[in-house]
Amino acid sequence: ASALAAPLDMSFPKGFRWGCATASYQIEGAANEDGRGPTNWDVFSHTPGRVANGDTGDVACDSYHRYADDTKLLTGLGVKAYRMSIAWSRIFPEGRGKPNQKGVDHYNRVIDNLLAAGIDPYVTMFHWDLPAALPGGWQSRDTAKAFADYAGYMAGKLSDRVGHFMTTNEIRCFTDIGHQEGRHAPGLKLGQADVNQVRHHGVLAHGLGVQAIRASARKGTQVGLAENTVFHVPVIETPEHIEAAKKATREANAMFLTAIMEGRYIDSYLTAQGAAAPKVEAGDMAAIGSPLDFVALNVYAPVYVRADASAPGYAVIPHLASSPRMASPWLYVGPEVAYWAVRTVSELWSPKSMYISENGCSADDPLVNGRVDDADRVMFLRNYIGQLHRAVAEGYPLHGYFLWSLMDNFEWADGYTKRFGIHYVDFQTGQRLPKLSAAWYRELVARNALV
Ligand code: GBH
Repeated sequence: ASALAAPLDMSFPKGFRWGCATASYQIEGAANEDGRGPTNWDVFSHTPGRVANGDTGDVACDSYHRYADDTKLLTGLGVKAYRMSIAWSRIFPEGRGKPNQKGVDHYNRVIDNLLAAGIDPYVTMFHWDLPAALPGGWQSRDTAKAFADYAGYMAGKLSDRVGHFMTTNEIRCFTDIGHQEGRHAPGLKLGQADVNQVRHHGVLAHGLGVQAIRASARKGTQVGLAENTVFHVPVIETPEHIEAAKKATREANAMFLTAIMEGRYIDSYLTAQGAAAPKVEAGDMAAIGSPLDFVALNVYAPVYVRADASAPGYAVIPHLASSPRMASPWLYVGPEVAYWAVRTVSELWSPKSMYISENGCSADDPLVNGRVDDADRVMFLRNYIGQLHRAVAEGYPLHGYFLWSLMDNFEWADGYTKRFGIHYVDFQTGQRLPKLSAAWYRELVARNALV
């Protein structure tokens, strides 16, 4: 063999955590069982015209009953980690007040089942299903406090067995998409000042949640959050474009991850918002900036940026009709975003540890002769994970990866029309079937190397 035949080492560090992710409302179903209180997404999905086909999460993947099957899917992949979320309204049906023991019992069963299979649960406290009984929802500051009380209570119940908690999932989505764009629950289109206040309550909930979890969890419990920061990718990888993209990422996320990592709202945000800037009470920013044990990133579509001579020093390049996309119109393919997400967060804020809390894609997934050969999803994952390998090889502290998603599920406003799973779900029968991408992921996990 010639020297040129030496293959690139595509292995990941020993102990790198491979996993899959899901979220309560998207998989559980059992919407009216065991004392679960209604959520904003129950209300929204039952409002005609809000979700594709009038789909709801009433049944979803029926994981409330089939959680042991889900564990088997995970063991079939050989993964040792599972990112799941807790439905707040199963624990506090009205968002606060008296806890519902049946809800706690359910998650005890789920977690014990995972642990018995050698799988570590990574638990998200809030993945968008807000108890409907909370007055004013995220428009009310009290909701941030109610969240912290709930998160602290749950951490106290679970931290003997759960080592990693994430407070919130994608603050931008449950604030902006729900309250400004109106495409997610509660479906509002508020003015800018009100939206900024909702965002503030979102980051405040995270910060108070961190404090509450630390106060009640076992010592050594790792606390972080899962953010889908808008990641800007330097379209040309030279220092001036790299600097431009970094500045763009910091500024575009000023009201979310930047505020959380820096414990303040940066000047460019406050200046741009002027009189619409959020009302901040004493102590809020310190809570929001509570130190984290890890930062987890949900990585999907890139935003390309170039350096530009005019202020602010960068220009965002709009997506083109010819840019490649997956089955969701928003899901532009740009694998480098995975590398730049990790590198940019690391350079800006030096977190001790990072995870990819979600990455994956929708695909057509034709079911033919009992098989789903989703070669396009394999292509997507191989390229994104390849860029994560690059980040790890350069020494950035990335410690794990959660593929979105373990199985097809309720894709929010798209209902069941978009499939993100590496297991196919028949929503009539509830049956799960591994896709080709599951077989591919199993090989990757077994080798701890890109295949
Ligand atoms: C994540 O959001 C969520 O955490 C997860 O629950 C979800 O299932 C997964 O991604 C896949 O979407 O159709 O133009 O209105 C990723 C961020 C925010 C991207 C909402 C899609 C809707 C765009 N998502 N957005 S549009």
